[in-house]
Amino acid sequence: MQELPENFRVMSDAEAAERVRRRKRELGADLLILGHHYQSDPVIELADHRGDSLELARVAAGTTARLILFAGVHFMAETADILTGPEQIVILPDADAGCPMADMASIGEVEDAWKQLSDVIDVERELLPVTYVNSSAAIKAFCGRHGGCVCTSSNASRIIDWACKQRPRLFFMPDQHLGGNVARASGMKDSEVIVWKPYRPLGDNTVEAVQKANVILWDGHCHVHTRFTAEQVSDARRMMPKTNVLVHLECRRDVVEASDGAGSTAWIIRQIEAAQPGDAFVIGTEINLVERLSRQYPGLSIAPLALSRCPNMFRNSVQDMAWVLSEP
Ligand code: CIZ
Repeated sequence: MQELPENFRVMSDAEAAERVRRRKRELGADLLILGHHYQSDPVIELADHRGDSLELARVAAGTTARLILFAGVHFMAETADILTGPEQIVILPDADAGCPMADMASIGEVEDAWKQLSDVIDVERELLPVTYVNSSAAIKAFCGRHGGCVCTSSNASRIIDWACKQRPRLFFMPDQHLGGNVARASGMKDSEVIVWKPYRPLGDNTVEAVQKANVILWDGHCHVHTRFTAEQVSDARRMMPKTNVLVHLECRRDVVEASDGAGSTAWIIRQIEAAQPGDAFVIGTEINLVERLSRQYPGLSIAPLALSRCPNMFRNSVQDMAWVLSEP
């Protein structure tokens, strides 16, 4: 992987941003810049669109822009690349900006799990693989090959309901918390749910446990959302008794259960948009989004549940953007 050259590394934010703007003027409709909600403000200020991963990939698919600069992480740019045409090029400003949760399920591990599971259950008839959009293209393709599909945090509940009508058991990857929170909200009991640990024989489960399970959750998690704790929720309630605690569905079960509501990024934003002046919120999701909402809605009281930044998103700087756009 090529490193950011020295002259870009030492460049001021103002100069880097000016270079990006200049390239935008030169390239016109040939360039589209997308900024994920978790990006820092200097990056967002240069974006033509801000949104969640699928929303931005769909924006990319709806344009004829030749170059799509996706300020996000690897799986997001990859998803945009899947949805756009072969003549369109999707660029990640820092090619090393990955998603640790997506990396927690490699295609080799998933194929191995499927093989092990096929020794104890009839996988093709009984088990439906569903992957969260935060996963590699190889795993998305695996799910498609085996009759399953891809979900987002916004439609996970509908997809899980659909999946349960297709086959009796669900294999959900890679986020155990999103999968578990949504499966429980759809009425699954704890006794029906197991966690699959890669690298362990039968995912660290007994044959009986696998044969009894209706939901098999991959042992992955988002390090940004698992930083939130139920104690933080009770502290917030003690300090601000009238506050509404909203958290992302990638948070742990006890955090979701202690909150007033849990949902996707889009759901959190909708709650804020629908709030009345004076309403108070404590939000458990990535700090850049929470701070931006707080600035955007000065009539509301919005505070973070804790400071949890996505360091991978943070890898994308205006200097990276200026550099990748510096070639003709
Ligand atoms: O897919 C996304 O953009 C993420 C990270 C979460 C969400 O809830 O939209």
